Amino acid sequence: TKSLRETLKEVIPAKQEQLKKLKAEHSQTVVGDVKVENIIGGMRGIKAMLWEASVLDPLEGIRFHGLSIPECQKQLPTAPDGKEILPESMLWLLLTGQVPTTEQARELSKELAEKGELPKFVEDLLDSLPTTLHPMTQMAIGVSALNHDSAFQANYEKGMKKADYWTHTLEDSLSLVARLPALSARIYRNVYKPGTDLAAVDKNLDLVGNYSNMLGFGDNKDLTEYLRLYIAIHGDHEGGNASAHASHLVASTLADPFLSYSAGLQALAGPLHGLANQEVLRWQLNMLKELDGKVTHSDIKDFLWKTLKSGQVVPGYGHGVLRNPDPRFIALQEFCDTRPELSSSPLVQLVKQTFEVAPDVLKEHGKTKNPFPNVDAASGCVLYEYGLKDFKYYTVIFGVSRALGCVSQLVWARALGLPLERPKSYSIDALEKLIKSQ
Ligand code: FCX
Repeated sequence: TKSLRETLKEVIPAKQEQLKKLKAEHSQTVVGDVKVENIIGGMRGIKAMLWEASVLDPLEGIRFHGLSIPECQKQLPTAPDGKEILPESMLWLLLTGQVPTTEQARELSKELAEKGELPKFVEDLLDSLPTTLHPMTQMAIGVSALNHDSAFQANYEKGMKKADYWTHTLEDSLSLVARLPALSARIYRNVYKPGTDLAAVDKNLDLVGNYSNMLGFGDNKDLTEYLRLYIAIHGDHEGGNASAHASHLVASTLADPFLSYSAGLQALAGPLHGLANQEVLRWQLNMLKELDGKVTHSDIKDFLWKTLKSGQVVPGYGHGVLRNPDPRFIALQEFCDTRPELSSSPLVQLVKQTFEVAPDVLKEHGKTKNPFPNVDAASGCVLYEYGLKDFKYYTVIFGVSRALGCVSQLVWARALGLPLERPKSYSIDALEKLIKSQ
């Protein structure tokens, strides 16, 4: 069976050829217009990036190299003791465009576990941070510091050939993904369980098996399975979302994967993006408390209007691109439906009931282009029910996941020789002048 590196050596030349042909034949083909509303509207709708691993359809949701979430759930290898997608399988798919065999996924798990320990200075750095510093800030600091050992940076300084860029980017990327569980679990331990022991990386466990173990939840097989599913399906959401785009932009300067993904994490830490899952849980718990457990559709409706009238957004609802319920939300809801302890939980039920009411309220409110839930509407309540109640930490788990897509694109960007990003910007005056001159 082929290794990850052998597989990439096979698929990359074909993609390079495909891109060369596209450039030669279609460089001047027009595929869309840019309107003033796009320029002042956060570039929504502009087709402006090349991103290999996934494409988002507004109605259907995400496809990873053409595979929908249910197809990935059927085809991608699971852990030996599990049924959910193994994030290593997803990483393999995102990187190569191919579904790995079980043996290939196991090999990747083994390699990641072998590379999973943190350098001592990063442990000391994390231990020196104030526990009051947001876990996402700590994560971005830790990931940045890992660039101390960047193979890409070291070889760039020595003067490597462009053709070798992707191989060193791949080595850094695997090392980054491998170290995220130890890094993220250490932040959890320092902030929420100070003074307790942190499990060592177990060379026989998969990435999330280790992560769950190091978080102190290794005995909870259901939580470990949930984390595998969560981390696999949050892995990539095409290129324009803020974390992916930030990481891609920074990588386009030939910054190494650690610096690039640290920028992605900074974007993920914003409340309109990854921080929303922390906000959703806070909001749903407030609702549960205020309604005192007796929850009807009409109570939820009143609570939703109260949120909207106070000028806040309904967290977990709306999306920059999607125009239907997020299939990731559906997959997480299905996970809850198969486990009685979850489906009977008042919090999980409340998330479901909110889904029954919120779209109509948001339609009546009339602002959001998408009145349906995104993945963040569902992701936190399961963690909470399984005892991971520290919701300021939830975005860190998203951060462990989003690395899969961001590093895959970094490898592709280097393999395809993508250039420095440098879009044109205008001042209001310059834009007015441009409009007059049309
Ligand atoms: N509740 C209330 N109002 C909302 C809303 C919501 N959930 N979603 C959008 N709106 C409002 C916007 O604030 C905007 O109002 P404005 O015209 O006064 O500025 C208007 O509707 C149009 O926004 P729209 O084009 O539909 O949405 P955007 O692409 O601008 O923003 C996000 C998309 C996701 C940022 C937006 O829907 C939102 O704030 N949702 C709540 C936070 C959230 O769940 N974020 C997570 C998103 C995602 F899954 C992720 O990246 O992790």
